[in-house]
Amino acid sequence: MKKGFLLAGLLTLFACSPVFAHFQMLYTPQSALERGGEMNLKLVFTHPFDGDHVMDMEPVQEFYVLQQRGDEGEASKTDLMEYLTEITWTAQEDSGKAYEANLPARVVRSMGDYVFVLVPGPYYEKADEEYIQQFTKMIVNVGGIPGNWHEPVGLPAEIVPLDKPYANWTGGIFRGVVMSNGEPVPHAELEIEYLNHMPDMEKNAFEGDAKIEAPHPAFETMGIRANDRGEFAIGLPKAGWWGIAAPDVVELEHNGKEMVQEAVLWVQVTDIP
Ligand SMILES: [Cu+2]
Repeated sequence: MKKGFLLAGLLTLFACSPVFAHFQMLYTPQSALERGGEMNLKLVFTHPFDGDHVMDMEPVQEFYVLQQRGDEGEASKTDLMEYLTEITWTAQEDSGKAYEANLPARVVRSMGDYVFVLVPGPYYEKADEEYIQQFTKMIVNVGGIPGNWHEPVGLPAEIVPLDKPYANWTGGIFRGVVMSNGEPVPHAELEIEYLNHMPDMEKNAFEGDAKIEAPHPAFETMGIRANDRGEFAIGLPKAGWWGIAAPDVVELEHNGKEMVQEAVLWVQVTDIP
């Protein structure tokens, strides 16, 4: 009897309950930089609101940055795969395989926008018997001169910002468009989570204290729908990082199982001083 309880407890601990949304994190502490230089990014597949569980990432398929200053010409693409190393990331209840990128100063050097794009290997979610692949974007600016922050990359699943993702005041709104290969996805479903545990860049772990308490599970992963042009707007009630995910944008087959391709965009919110 006791053993049965223990086993059931362990199963709930490690299974990914459908209540929790999976979010591919692509994290750096500050997205609005005064000047370029070395950068450290953490790539973690987790539940950002709860910070409880880390899903083991599969090897990264693509990781690159598209940089542009101003509106003229094409963004320049820099492959970043060579800067990735495997790490173990620790959450409240377990730890798992993740990656970090240590970028030398020459990558993020000149002024303008840097659109970081991560294509992780498909992750097999046992609970749903399907693969998940989240195309993830995080946008950094150097020196305040804008560039390609609003340009679609053309990914199978993508959230394209209509507001600069690195310049948002607390209390403002953020708008975007859900796209698939550069075309809007009408009535797309969206999930939003607050990064509720500060990432500790030295320890590769989430800090224990949650910044906010949810009064109900619906506030942990908030759900909204895009309009008939794939556009959405969300409020930004608290400083920090907000993850916006568009689940199930593309459904296809992988290794004889269903695979969903999803989009994630990270938005940083700053208090008015
Ligand atoms: Cu999960």
